[in-house]
Amino acid sequence: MDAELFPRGRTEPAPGAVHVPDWLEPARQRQLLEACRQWARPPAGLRTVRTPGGGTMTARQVCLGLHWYPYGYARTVVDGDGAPVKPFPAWLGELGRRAVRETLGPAAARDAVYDIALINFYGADARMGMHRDSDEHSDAPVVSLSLGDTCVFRFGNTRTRGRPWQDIELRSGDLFVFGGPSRFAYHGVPRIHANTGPRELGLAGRLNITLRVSGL
Ligand SMILES: O=C(O)CCC(=O)C(=O)O
Repeated sequence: MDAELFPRGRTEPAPGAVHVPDWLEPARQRQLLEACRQWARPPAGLRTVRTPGGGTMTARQVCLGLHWYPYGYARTVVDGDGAPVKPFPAWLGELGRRAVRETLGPAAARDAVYDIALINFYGADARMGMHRDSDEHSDAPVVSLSLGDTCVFRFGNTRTRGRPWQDIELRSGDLFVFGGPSRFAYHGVPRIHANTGPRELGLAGRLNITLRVSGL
């Protein structure tokens, strides 16, 4: 990539929310992408999520550890092929704990025993509306890892879906952690910038992996 006029540094958009650009080195991104490709295969593979109002989410999703459906968790793909959800690997949990240690510190990482991943795939026109991650029974930080195309990640407040919010560019390899007073902040993805991912990664579109503690 061309040298940036203003190199991106670590920022804290709100208390408990930390953005670390380029946290995943290219080899780690390739490893994660390969793992996502395996997880996306059936059974219990990548699926279109239907909302109770009769709509569909434009980002397609696969889960590990526990299966998320609107609005709860199950051990099988209750709104899809019915297969048992794929296991959550220990190495992914360790990656999540390290992310928390390096952003929010060792105390925050102590109870962060990750057991769920939600992996969202965004094509060029996919979006995600403002929502809170509130189906978990835990206030452990959410860890978000991005691969492929750059997106606009909208990080709001804990009270309403509306303003104030901040629009943050998440690129391939970026880490975003939100815990503490920001754990239940509304957030969403209003835009994908198509064809902006690193060419050498070989991913058309964007993948986001969020790690969560179920508390269930
Ligand atoms: O794709 C992203 O960066 C956000 C994903 C998200 O908000 C979610 O999985 O709940």
